[in-house]
Amino acid sequence: MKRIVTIQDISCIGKCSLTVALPIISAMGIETAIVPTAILSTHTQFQGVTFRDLTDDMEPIKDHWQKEGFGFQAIYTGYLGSERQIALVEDYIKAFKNSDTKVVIDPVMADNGKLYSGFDEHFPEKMAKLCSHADVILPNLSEAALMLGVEYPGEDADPAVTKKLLEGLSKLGAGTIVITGVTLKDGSFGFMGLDVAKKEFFEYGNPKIPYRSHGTGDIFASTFVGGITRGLGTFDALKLAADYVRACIKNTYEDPEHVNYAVNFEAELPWLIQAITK
Ligand code: PXL
Repeated sequence: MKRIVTIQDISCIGKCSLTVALPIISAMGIETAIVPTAILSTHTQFQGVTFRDLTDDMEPIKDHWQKEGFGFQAIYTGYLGSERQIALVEDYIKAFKNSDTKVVIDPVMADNGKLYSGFDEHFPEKMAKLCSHADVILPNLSEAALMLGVEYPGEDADPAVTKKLLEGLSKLGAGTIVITGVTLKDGSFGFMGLDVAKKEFFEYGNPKIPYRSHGTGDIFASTFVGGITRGLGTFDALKLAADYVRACIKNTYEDPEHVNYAVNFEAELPWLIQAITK
């Protein structure tokens, strides 16, 4: 069985980071090793969040795994709580990346043009440096603008502006740049990307649903990692991720009892499993 490792926090309530990556990637038939970087009572949309830092455990976990000889088809990082954690992730990449390992970095740190609470203004620069090690990076528009130090273009950024952001991010050193949660020329909602070596732009969108929620970026990234690990090409794995996120948003939008902090990703896991097995 293929095995990946994902490095991010556990938000005990919030349906984001490890509490979506673990069920989604496991459901896709892939062993999902985790490095929990912190335990929070909820994600940081809520007030009064508790935060237990687990940074000190990251190096001993890595050292033990190296002694045991574990390997990974992908290393996938999401929310990282500090600059020190970014440096430790670089150590994981050095320790475990070989020619079959894909490094996927979702530079989780912002939404709606604002850094999540707890991050300082220098964090985007450090995250941009980490992105140089990645095969694929998956920022949203806020994260793309922050890593480039340019003004946030708004959630409905013109596709020509998104293209400029892709060109700017291509200098970070990652192989493929994908900006998620963007509006395309025809008004659909999806992603725009750039294969840096081939200088090829690509995009994909679905009809927009007027509903936004926390956690959808993590669901997208997790599904993408599952897809490429199963052998899908980059574009097909991105498309699968966009279609699954859309199914999750639609399910939530149509559910009168939906929570206001996350989407109903659980209800659409059967859709995902069917999509990868047909
Ligand atoms: O979904 C991204 C995310 C992950 N982890 C934590 C968060 C957020 C977004 O707010 O707060 C702790």
